[in-house]
Amino acid sequence: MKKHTVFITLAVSVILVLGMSLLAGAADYKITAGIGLNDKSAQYQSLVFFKDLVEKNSEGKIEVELYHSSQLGDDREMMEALQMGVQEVTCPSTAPIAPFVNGFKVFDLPFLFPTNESADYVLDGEVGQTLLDQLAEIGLIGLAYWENGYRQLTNSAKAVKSPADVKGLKVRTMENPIHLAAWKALGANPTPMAFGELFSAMQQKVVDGQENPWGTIYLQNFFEVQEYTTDTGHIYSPFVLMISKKFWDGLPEDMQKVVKEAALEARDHNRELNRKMNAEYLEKLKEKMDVTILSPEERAAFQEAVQPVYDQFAEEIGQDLIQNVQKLVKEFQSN
Ligand code: TK8
Repeated sequence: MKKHTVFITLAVSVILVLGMSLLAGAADYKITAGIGLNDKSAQYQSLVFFKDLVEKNSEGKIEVELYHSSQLGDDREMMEALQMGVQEVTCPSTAPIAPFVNGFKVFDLPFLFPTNESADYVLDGEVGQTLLDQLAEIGLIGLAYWENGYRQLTNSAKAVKSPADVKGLKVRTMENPIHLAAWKALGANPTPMAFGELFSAMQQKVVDGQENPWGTIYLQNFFEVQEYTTDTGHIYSPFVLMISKKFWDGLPEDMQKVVKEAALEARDHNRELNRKMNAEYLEKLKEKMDVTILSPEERAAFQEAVQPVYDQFAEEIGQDLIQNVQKLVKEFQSN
């Protein structure tokens, strides 16, 4: 009798497992998403939020697989992978996009956005959408602006309180002509470099410093190879959550709607989380690094020193676009 019972129990559990896997069914579509930051970042946690929404709201028709820490390549390489259709989603800063779509350079102008909310107002409005739409011309679909945040200078050489302190510092920048020009205007010796190479470059003193938001500085352990940091806040960096146009065009409309709505809901989650984490990690960095907090007058000196890049790039970016963004910022700040 006992053997008989064991056999039936075994047979029933095998049928159950098989049945469940058939019910679950293989997804019709698979999204491979990669970023450069690690899995502790607000960006990655927002991708998990995005993944959960897409898989739930597509009722399993779309599966999302996540990669972090430049496992699939650096920002530029992952954008090229989307253009080729061998990766579906990535989320670079606008800076490495600018060489592909010129108008994005406007967001690299130093001290353009006085507050996070003024950035949201411009990015989520007509100016931001027009730029996202232009990505389609190069095989990318811009889904939403997420947030990298205000960039802060770190270095291994000295405390920086004024532009004079920046003179001669080898500063890594993103691969973008305006970032290079701004650091040259400050007297630094800037080097463009992919994010994935940055930690070892600082460790080996190939560069003296870099600039990124507080969350990145803390969560990528930059404090282990950088002694000094200054709250320059010189540029507000947006991220763009983007999807391969080749893949997007193959999605049915209802699935496109699921992905787009998830990107926007995850955007709001991302901004809230990123702002909380950036504030939290500045406090933690005060226990790890020599942190210089600039006075309004000291920050004004940096702003004045980099002002020439506005004229230097006005023609390349478009004076109208620059003035339109500045007008929108003034409009928002006066409300
Ligand atoms: C991560 C980068 C990073 C950016 C940079 O892939 O390159 O410094 O700020 O967040 O996109």
